[in-house]
Amino acid sequence: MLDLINVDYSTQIPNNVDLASDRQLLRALEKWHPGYIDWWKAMGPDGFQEQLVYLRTAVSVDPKGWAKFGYVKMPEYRWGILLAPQEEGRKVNFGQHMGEPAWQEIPGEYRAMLRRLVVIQGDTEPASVEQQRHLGKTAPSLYDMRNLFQVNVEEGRHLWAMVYLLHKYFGRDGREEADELLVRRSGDKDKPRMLGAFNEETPDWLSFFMFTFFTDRDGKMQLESLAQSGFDPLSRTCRFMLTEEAHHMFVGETGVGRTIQRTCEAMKAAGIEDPNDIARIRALGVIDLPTVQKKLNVHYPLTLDLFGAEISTNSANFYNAGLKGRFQETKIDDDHRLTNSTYPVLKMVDGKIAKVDEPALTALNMRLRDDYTEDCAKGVERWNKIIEKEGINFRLDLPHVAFNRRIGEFRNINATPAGILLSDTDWAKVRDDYLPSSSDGDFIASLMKPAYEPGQYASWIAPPRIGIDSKSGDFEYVKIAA
Ligand code: BYC
Ligand code: FE
Ligand code: FE
Repeated sequence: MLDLINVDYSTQIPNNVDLASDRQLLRALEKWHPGYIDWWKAMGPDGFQEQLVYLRTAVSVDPKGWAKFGYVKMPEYRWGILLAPQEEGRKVNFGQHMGEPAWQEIPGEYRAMLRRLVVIQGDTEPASVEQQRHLGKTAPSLYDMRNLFQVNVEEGRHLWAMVYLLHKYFGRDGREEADELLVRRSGDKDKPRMLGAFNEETPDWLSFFMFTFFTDRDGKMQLESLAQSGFDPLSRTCRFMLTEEAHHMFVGETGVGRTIQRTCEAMKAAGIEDPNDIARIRALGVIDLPTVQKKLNVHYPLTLDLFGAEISTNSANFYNAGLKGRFQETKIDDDHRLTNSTYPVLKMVDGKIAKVDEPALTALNMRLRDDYTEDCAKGVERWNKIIEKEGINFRLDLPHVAFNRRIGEFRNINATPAGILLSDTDWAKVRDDYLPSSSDGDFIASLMKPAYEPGQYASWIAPPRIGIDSKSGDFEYVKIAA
């Protein structure tokens, strides 16, 4: 029976796209599969591949009950291909083809553009697994270790999602691109991953939490834009990926939140009021709030870079073609063609940062980035609520968008988090006030000691308020003694 809501587990590759009736595609994917497993074993989590991990697996795309929890060894995880159900009568909702029925096959003229989008999206997924592969060894609890591995297997599934599109719709080129996705490596000098942030290190758990808060949130924004696509299979793929993405951002937000919580509690217990009394706070085995701010100052700008240049003809072309829309495109009340509208963009004008109206079409990266910033700011306020509730006088803030940038208008300038421009010499003097110094890094590294007993948590992080799948915080989320 063909059932496009529940997932078919009878084939080697679980799916709800009726792979069983497309033998050629099934064979191509089965051929790709061993290379994927080899990649996972070599570049996925370092250690813990034989341990039982309490993971969720997608068994349906029904939003009300799509996941099943159970113990599984990671290499045996059932990575599947899941698309949200096809919407009857869906149309292209923006750009020059607006109003046409959504495409079930790729329009020939857009093949190259679409392939590029799918490949870039696909490249980020394994990159993040590679970046996080060392973290299991310093997990602050079994709960956190399980969350790390959940995120990792789902990023692996996101790779599968893009590889499915490449194999099904892009013929031989697609198969070659799918192979290349297993060849590039995060941070590799000769064959790096495609986008900047995905070649950076994730040296410690605070970085991991910042990454899943900030960078997985770029994932959310980009997937939301691709979910608007007139190419229906891409839209449906991204819609289901977004269901999983919510958990990744939850891991980041609560991870940073629990870190802050623990710091505030320890400060209060020791009678320390001044958040800048760093030596005394660190002696308590917790991460001082100014250092949390410095970590935020690394991950937010790195992620802003992922939106591309503020002014981009690529983004205009993607939109005109109906391939990549705006955040919540169908909820926006305008012509959805943007041929005559403008959008305010921050630029360097005569050596100063100024707001300039630009054609809305070429400013789409900037617009998405603004939507992203708004979403981040809400999360940062939730962190501030925790600090406020503990009665500590400190606020976390998003730095100015000109701060610490490598892509776009501000890549060649130095700005403080408040957006004040500095010369190279002045910047060098204050750099360590705003970004982690090597001694900050050493201090954080010194706290990264594993806590592997059920219910045990490292000194620097508070236990979660509730566990995963209604389990308690001392549930055995990973069976370490296999
Ligand atoms: N690093 O015209 P521009 C996720 C390149 S995260 C290096 O401004 P465009 C996840 C650019 O490629 C979401 N290079 O670019 C999160 C272009 O190259 P060409 C990933 C960069 O195309 C956590 C040139 O510079 N998905 O899912 O408008 C864990 C000119 O730039 C960077 C997507 O990104 C950079 N940061 O915008 C796991 C969606 N930025 O053409 C997963 C698909 C730009 O000169 N991608 N360049 O060779 C896109 O929509 C666009 O490619 C971008 C760039 C938004 C990334
Ligand atoms: Fe992903
Ligand atoms: Fe993610």
